[in-house]
Amino acid sequence: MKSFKALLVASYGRHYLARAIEGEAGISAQALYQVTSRGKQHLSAVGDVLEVQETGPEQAVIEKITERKNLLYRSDAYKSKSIASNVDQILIVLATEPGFSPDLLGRAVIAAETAGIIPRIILNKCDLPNKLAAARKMLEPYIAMGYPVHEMSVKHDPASVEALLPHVQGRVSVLVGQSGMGKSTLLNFLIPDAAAQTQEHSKKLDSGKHTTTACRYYDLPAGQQNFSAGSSANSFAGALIDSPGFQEFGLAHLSESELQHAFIEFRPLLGKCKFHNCSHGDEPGCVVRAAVDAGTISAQRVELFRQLRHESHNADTIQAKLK
Ligand SMILES: Nc1nc2c(ncn2[C@@H]2O[C@H](COP(=O)(O)OP(=O)(O)OP(=O)(O)O)[C@@H](O)[C@H]2O)c(=O)[nH]1
Ligand SMILES: [Mg+2]
Ligand SMILES: [Zn+2]
Repeated sequence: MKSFKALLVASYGRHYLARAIEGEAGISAQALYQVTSRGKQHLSAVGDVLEVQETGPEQAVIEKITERKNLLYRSDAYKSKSIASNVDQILIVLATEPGFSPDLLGRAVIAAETAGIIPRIILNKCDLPNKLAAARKMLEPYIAMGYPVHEMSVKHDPASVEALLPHVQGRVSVLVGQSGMGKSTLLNFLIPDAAAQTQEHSKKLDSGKHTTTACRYYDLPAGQQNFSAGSSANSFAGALIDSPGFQEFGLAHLSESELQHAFIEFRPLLGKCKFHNCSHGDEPGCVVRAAVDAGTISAQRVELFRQLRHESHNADTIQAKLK
């Protein structure tokens, strides 16, 4: 039986599709395989480079997940859900309407920071003027912290989307966001043959019905690169991973210390509160609260920190009871 490397390109719950990576053991490059894991757990994520063994026509079993650069996932006290791995950046897609949740935005940014991935915020549907001012107001703290924010209208202002091109070319980006923000619309704009790529995946998996829960990897079209900076004609064009919209973004797996470091505006103040495990609540001598009073740190971000800290402690308690 042939062993080879393959890139996990679609994950529909427990069903995975992987694409053979060129030049491995006489396997035709780009061939799509349905892959399964041996164990019950399905811990693979789209973007994983797998070592697989062929088990039949277009079928293979996962032998190993090669070491990941990073893994983006969400979790509560009981379970975790992979979103994507080996990504260069997270595109957090928000819209003016329906209004987005600042809590989910905050969580996505923290997830990115703890995974060591660049977050890039996209405010879509800027053609709808009614809620634009309110949306911009919610983004102010993020702009102040230096996070990149791109205002656009994927549907009505192509030039606004083209400004994003230099940031997606040559990179693997994952699209995250609530339902209805325009992730798929953006994907289809950037990758004109995305529908065809989806169809090919669905055909191989014979499971169009799983589409709403799917994370999928799409290749950006070749030939859009800017060849000035020494890039060669066969350089990697980049890819986008589309994920289903979600309402919750649990980060119960993060430790207190990971949380402290993930809030980038807290970093200069780390270790300066009176208590080393300060919750930045009512404790005396809290420099983070002092910064809120001085207007240099947003109160909303401190609230998010406290909420995430609480969820992480709860998860630890539940896990300890389960043991
Ligand atoms: N007015 C306006 N509508 C848009 C724009 N971009 C997307 N939409 C609309 O917003 C709706 C939702 O877009 P989708 O791309 O399906 O959203 P999604 O984020 O992929 O949603 P899920 O797949 O459910 O997570 C669609 O009806 C789009 O036509 C925009 O720039 N302006
Ligand atoms: Mg979508
Ligand atoms: Zn404090």
